[in-house]
Amino acid sequence: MHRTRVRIVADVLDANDTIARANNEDFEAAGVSVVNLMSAPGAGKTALLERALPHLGVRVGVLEGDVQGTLDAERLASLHVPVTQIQTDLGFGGECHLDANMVRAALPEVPLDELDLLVVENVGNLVCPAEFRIGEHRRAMVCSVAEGEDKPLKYPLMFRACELVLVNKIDLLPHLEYDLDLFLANLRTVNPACAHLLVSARTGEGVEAFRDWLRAAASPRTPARPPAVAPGVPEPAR
Ligand SMILES: Nc1nc2c(ncn2[C@@H]2O[C@H](COP(=O)(O)OP(=O)(O)OP(=O)(O)O)[C@@H](O)[C@H]2O)c(=O)[nH]1
Ligand SMILES: [Mg+2]
Repeated sequence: MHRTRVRIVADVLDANDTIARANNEDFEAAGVSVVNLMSAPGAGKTALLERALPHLGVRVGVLEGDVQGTLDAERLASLHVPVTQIQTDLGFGGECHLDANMVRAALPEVPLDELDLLVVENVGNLVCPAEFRIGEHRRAMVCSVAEGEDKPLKYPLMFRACELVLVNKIDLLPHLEYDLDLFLANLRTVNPACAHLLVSARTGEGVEAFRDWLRAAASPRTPARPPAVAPGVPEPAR
């Protein structure tokens, strides 16, 4: 019984990986670099994008993943960047993550010819998004200081799957009993190669460093360092 279930999960991930490779080929053909941005709900993905995308200096678009609604897409569209919404409630069973097939279904609506960089804001969830490649080149996550220092140890797959952790809401540090050094030690324990940036979408601190990272991600001349991948996580699609 247990073995059957494992087999089915492996098959699903294999099928996802095949579609992710097709997505990646389309991105490559269009010369678009793709960043998969993940986090727990409310960590500040949209708020950081609202801060960072203006003055980025590259042609950027957003693929917005939510279970329901268009609230984040509307926030980002007000920046006058092209935004395409995926609602997993519509035809995808209300999934708590984006997968390669959902992204593929949305691609006809994404103006790839007009972009250098596509940021995919994944559905807020600290587990499932890390399991599904979508054809991206780079994976980053936001972890806010309000979430506690223990999150890398409790959700290691997500932290291992990413090459950058944005430690957000640092403006709140004076009001919290949060041990930043302990969080960074926990991050090193699960993913020693992972970079991090201390940021605040509220004050703008660290946002220019995030812009620099996005600019480097957008440049086809900058070789992407392959993210550390946990056993069982499909390899990047290129
Ligand atoms: N104090 C403080 N609040 C922040 C910061 N960044 C985001 N917030 C607040 O945190 C809440 C959630 O931010 P969002 O940007 O919507 O978070 P998200 O990760 O996009 O959330 P989902 O898309 O629902 O997963 C909002 O009320 C933001 O104003 C920050 O740096 N400091
Ligand atoms: Mg959001």
